[in-house]
Amino acid sequence: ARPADVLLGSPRQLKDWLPDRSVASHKGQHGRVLLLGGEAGMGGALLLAAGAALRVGTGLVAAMGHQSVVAPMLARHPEVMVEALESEALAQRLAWADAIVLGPGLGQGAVAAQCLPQVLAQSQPVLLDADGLNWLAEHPRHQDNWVLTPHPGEAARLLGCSVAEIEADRFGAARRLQQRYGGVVVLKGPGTLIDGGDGPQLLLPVGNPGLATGGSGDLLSGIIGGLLSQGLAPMSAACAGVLIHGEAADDALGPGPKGMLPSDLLPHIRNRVNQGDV
Ligand code: NPW
Ligand code: AMP
Ligand code: MG
Repeated sequence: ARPADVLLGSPRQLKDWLPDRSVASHKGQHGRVLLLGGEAGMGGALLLAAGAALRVGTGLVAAMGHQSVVAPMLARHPEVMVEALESEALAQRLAWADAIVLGPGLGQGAVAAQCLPQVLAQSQPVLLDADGLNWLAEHPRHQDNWVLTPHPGEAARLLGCSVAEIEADRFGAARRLQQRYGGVVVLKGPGTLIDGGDGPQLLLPVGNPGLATGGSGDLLSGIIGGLLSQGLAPMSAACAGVLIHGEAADDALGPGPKGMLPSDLLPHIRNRVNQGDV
């Protein structure tokens, strides 16, 4: 049952959140997002996040990951400025970015441990997902400038409980995550819940089981990160991002959920962002 103070979100609200694009606009006015992740073996997560950030209308997308990710990224998305994730280059890119996505395929090794404190010292909005959340579970802190996007497994790590306990009370879990870590919490799963601390929680019943394929969450990170860089407030970016992701998944459903790929969503993300008033 949905508690009385939980609001139900609707795709009709998308147009209220998404920025307009004037005829005289240029790329510098549509956000600069920096994506960090893609350690060896998980480069695909960074590629998917980058594709989603581009398709959501971000003006400039930069990505840093393992050296082995650079060539595939350029082959797939030549629009992305990509380089190896190293401390000195990172400092320059951090100063450039309007928003940062930290986590897709980042791994839990030395690279993650080195760059996380450097990134979290920034004042720009940060989207923390995947291995960024795993790091946070080990180094708990409270910040207001981030959006956290745990799936139930990550939420259980962050709260030190079981996945069953998260799923038994998703509303309570989202609230506890927000109270413990701050920012905007997006508790993923069928019926994604968003909690920004003040005001009611928002329940977004969008998407379908075609999203139950590795890489779906990495797409969501790129979408929300791109929206943050375009100037949306964290709560608006989270809500609009979940709606775009879920609606694009429905658009991509075709013959059914089996075999639907996260990359199938990319053209539909573009459609949804341009419709705005779905
Ligand atoms: P299970 O499977 O039921 O026993 P992890 P991850 C549990 C990158 N990726 N949804 C689940 O329980 C990510 O970006 C790279 C999901 C299991 O114990 C990360 O950096 C890809 N999980 C890294 O891999 C594509 C649920 O949580 C654990 C759950 C690890 O991320 C794949 C799984 O979480 C991936 O995105 C639920 N509803 N409920 C690429 N192509 O490069 C329970 N769990 O261990 O954090 O693993 O999510 O795959
Ligand atoms: P991740 O586990 O990080 O790859 O994230 C999975 C993404 O797909 C999240 O946005 C989930 O909300 C979404 N998702 C996964 N399974 C379903 C489902 N059965 N119905 C709706 N959305 C889902
Ligand atoms: Mg994930």
